[in-house]
Amino acid sequence: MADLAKIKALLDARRPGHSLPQGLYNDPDAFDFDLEAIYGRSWLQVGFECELPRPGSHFATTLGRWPIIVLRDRAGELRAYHNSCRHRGSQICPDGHGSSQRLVCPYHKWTYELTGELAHASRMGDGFDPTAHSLKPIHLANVGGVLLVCLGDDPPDVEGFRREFTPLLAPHNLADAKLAHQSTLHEKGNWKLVMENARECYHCATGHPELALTFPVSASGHFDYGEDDALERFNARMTALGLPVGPVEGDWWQAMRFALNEGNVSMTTDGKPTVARPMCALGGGDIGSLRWSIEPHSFTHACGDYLFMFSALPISPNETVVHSKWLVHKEAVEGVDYDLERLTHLWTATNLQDRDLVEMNQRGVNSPGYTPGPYSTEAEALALRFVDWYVDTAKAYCERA
Ligand code: 3BY
Ligand code: FES
Ligand code: FE
Repeated sequence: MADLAKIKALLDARRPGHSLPQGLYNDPDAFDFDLEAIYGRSWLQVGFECELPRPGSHFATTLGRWPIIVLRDRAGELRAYHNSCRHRGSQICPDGHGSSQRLVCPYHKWTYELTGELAHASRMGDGFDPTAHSLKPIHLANVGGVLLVCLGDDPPDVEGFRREFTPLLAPHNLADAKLAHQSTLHEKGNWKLVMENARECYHCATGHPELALTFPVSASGHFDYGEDDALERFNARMTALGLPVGPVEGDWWQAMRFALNEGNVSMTTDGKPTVARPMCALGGGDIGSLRWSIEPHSFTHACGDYLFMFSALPISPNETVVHSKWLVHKEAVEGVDYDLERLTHLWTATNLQDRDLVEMNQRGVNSPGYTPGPYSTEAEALALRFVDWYVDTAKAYCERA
C-alpha cells in the first residue's frame, strides 16, 4: 500500500502547466499508488474482438502486476478474467494468443469452463465445493470491436465513449479485420514519461524523420493547422464521403479523424498505402487517420489500409512495456497484399526513437538538478491534458481514500 501522505504532498506540489515533481516519476510509493489508483481503476484498451475469432479463442496479457485473460466462450460471448488459478494462484495461460475449449492450469491441472466455473479438480476430497472456486471475472467492454477492460469494482462510465466514438470507428470495419503483427518493447522509463512523450509531437519533426513525412507534426493538439485551411478542406471531403470527423471527447478519452500531410494516403514511409486490400475503401482509402486515445495508456491510429495501436503498461518505477498491435483486413494475405516489414516499419522505427527519448528523459529527471518545467500549450497540449488528467484522478482517489 502506497504512502498516501507522501503522494498527496507530491500532487499538491505540482505547479500548473508544468511537468510533475520528481518523486512522481521515480519513487516506488508513487509507482504502487499509480498501479492502484490509475491502472487498477481505469478502462484499458487491451485489443480487438477480431483477435478472438472463434469460440475458445483467447489472449492473455499482463496489466501492471495483473495477469488477465480475455476469451470467447463456447456460446460466442466475450469474457475477461483474472488469469490466476483458484487453487494456489498460478497464472493459467501464458501471455499471448491461444485457443482451447477449457482452461487447464498447468500446475495441478484444475480445469475451468470458458464461463469461469471450475469443471475438474482431482483429489480434493468430499468437503470441497467447486462452485466456490470459479475464475474471477473482470469488467469488459466491447466498443465497436475495440476491447477495454477495467480491473476496478466500479469502472468509469463507458457509454459516452461508446455512443460518440462508434460512428467514427464503424467505417473501419473492425469486424472484418485481423491481427497482422504485435510487438513488445521494454523502456527504462516511468510510464508517465512514456505517455507524455506519446501525447506530444513537439519532438517529432527532429525525432521521427519517417513519421514526419505523413504526420502533421506541427499541428496543435487537436490537429489544428493554424492559418492553413487544410483542415476545412479535409473535413468537407470526409463529410461528402459520409465520414464523421469529430472531435469528440470525454474525461478519459478523445477521438477525431485528421488529415495527413498533403498528398499522403497512409502513415507509411512513402505516404502510399501499404496493404492492397484496405480496411476502409471509401475515398480510395484516402481518409486521413482516425486517432483515438484512452487515458492513461494508449493511442490508436486507423488509416484506410491498416490500424496501429500503442499501449504503455508499467513494470516498475523506471520501467514500462510498450505493446503495439497492427490490424489489416482479414482477407489481406501476407506476402501478396502486404509486406510485414513494410507494414510495421514506420511505427517500429518511431517506437524505438521514442524509447531512446524516454530513457534520456528519465535519466535527466532522476538528476538532483531536475525542476519541473513548462509545457508548450500549443505544441504539447495533449501531454498537458494527460498530466492534468493524472493529477485530477490521483487527487480524487486520495480524497476518497
Ligand atoms: O498520439 C499520437 O497520435 C501521436 C503518435 C505520434 C506522436 N503522438 C503525438
Ligand atoms: Fe492451478 Fe494448482 S495452482 S491447479
Ligand atoms: Fe514520439
